[in-house]
Amino acid sequence: MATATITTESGSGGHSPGRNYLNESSGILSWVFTLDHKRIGLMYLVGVMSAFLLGGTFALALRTELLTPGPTTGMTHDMYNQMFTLHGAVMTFLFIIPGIPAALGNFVLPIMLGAKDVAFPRMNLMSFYLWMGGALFFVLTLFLGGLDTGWTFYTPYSIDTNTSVVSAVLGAFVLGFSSIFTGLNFIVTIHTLRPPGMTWFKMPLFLWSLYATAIIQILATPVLGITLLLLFAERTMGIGIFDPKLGGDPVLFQHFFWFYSHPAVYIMILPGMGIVSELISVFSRKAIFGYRFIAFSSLAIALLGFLVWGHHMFTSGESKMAAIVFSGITFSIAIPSAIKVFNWLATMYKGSISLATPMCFAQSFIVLFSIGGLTGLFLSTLSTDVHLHDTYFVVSHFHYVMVGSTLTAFLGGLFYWWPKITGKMYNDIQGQIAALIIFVGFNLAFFPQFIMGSRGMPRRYYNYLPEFQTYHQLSTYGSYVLGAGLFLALWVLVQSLLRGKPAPMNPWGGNSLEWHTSSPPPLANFEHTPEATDPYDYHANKYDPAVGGYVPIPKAQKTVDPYGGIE
Ligand code: HEM
Ligand SMILES: [Cu+2]
Repeated sequence: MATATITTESGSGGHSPGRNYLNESSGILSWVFTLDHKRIGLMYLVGVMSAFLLGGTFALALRTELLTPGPTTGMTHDMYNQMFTLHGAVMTFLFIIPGIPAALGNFVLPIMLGAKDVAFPRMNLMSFYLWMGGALFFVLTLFLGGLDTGWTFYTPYSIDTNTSVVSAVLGAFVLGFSSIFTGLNFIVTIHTLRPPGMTWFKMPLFLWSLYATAIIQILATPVLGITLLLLFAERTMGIGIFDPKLGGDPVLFQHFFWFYSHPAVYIMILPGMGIVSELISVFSRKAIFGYRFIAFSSLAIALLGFLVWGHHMFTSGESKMAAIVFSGITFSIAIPSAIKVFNWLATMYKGSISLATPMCFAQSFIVLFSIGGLTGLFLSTLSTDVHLHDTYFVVSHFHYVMVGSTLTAFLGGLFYWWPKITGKMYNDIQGQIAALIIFVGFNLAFFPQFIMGSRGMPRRYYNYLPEFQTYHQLSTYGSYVLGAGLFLALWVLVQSLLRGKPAPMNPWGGNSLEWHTSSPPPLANFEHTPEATDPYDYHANKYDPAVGGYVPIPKAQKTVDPYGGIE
């Protein structure tokens, strides 16, 4: 009797005295060789957050240098070029692409399916070590003379520069395998390990979004791998594919690169959208509005994402016809994106909204994603893009999408599943304050960049005209506020580890399967194989003040009750 067990466990406050995945075994080797998706997810979490810290340090150094025109901090222009390249490369390849799927997805996906683990646990561990290997190559790049090509490695410059292109390219290549393996694992897991009764349309939307993401990971990443191999061969052997001196075509590199990298921006944003779909529903206590539209729009975005890469090359000399077609298809991606936003708003409408910390991040997401998405329309329009191309307008646009949206969704998911992952509750008020500071700091940092970009401030410049100084200063101070907010968020989480209250099984009243097991979960995720439930049924649980969380309403109370309500 699964329900009876669950009731007993939550009766003891959820912190079941028994064993869980964290204390099941101890010692460093039990982590190094673990095949448990939860531990692997946790190791990824530490990894991607360290990468974020490194990339963030570069970001603050860049912004500080831009406080005044000309030299401000003693950084030379060469150092500036290396700094923004490594900032971009570390943030993109080491944080934002693996962030949600590999860290949070790894932890949550099998539990949401009621499964014991992913389909291929060894491959999962392997992809973690590939991530580590790729990260090491990036760190190596730092010591081997840095990198100054921009994170895009554009040819012909990347063939000629004497910075360490080779180690960075190898790093990105290895990271690609990590990404492919994770995607493959998730697809097979979703196909084969759904519990009886969980049809595709009973799956939580986070899983739909991970599924769509995995398709992109598998289909697009090999293109990047081959492109990077060709670049490697070009640099070391001069085979003449991209190098115009040898009869090669540097624009071909751009085509290859964006054929991966445009879909890759959806690897970054789709899992975030999945998290937001869960958060909006749970914290409005209303079933998600338009479930199928949200699920299918993830697939639509994944497929359309492959058809629009040419919008990065409007000014690179592609044919007028190609540019017009790419512009048109690019607009069409706005449709599935807008569908999601409208469905989230409809879910909140007349809902019983609680602004707990994860929900604050979800609200930030909706605002920042809308700004990032709508400004994308200016860039998809051929005529306006010619003016805005390579200005700060673009820098601001992609930070709104990559940081404003994906990072806030990542934080929302982290605060949402934190009690499940660690078994500890955090201080919700402090979490809400952190979310607010992050929102304010982010807008202060990046909104002025839209204005200066539209007035002609080019990106990737170490120096600027005095008329841009006010905008740059606002942006720099904003980045300090943002940094402070992020540190507060980190502090809230660390505090919870040190002195947080034990987390109940179900602190938020969610009904997807991860809320049907203790916090933290046992090694095999569940004491008994769970039955599939409707993930968005908010009548299945009720708040129990004694437990400090939600407990299932016993089936007996809903139907005939032979024992007169006495359990
Ligand atoms: C504290 C927050 C951040 C600040 C203040 C910041 C600031 C900057 C600055 C000043 C640049 C250089 C722009 C230029 O010279 O043209 C830049 C570039 C970039 N940033 Fe950030 N950034 C932040 C967070 C992030 C995050 C989280 C990501 C994750 C994806 C990211 C991704 C990028 C990328 C991809 C570039 C482009 C580099 C290039 O153009 O080659 N940034 N950022
Ligand atoms: Cu694109």
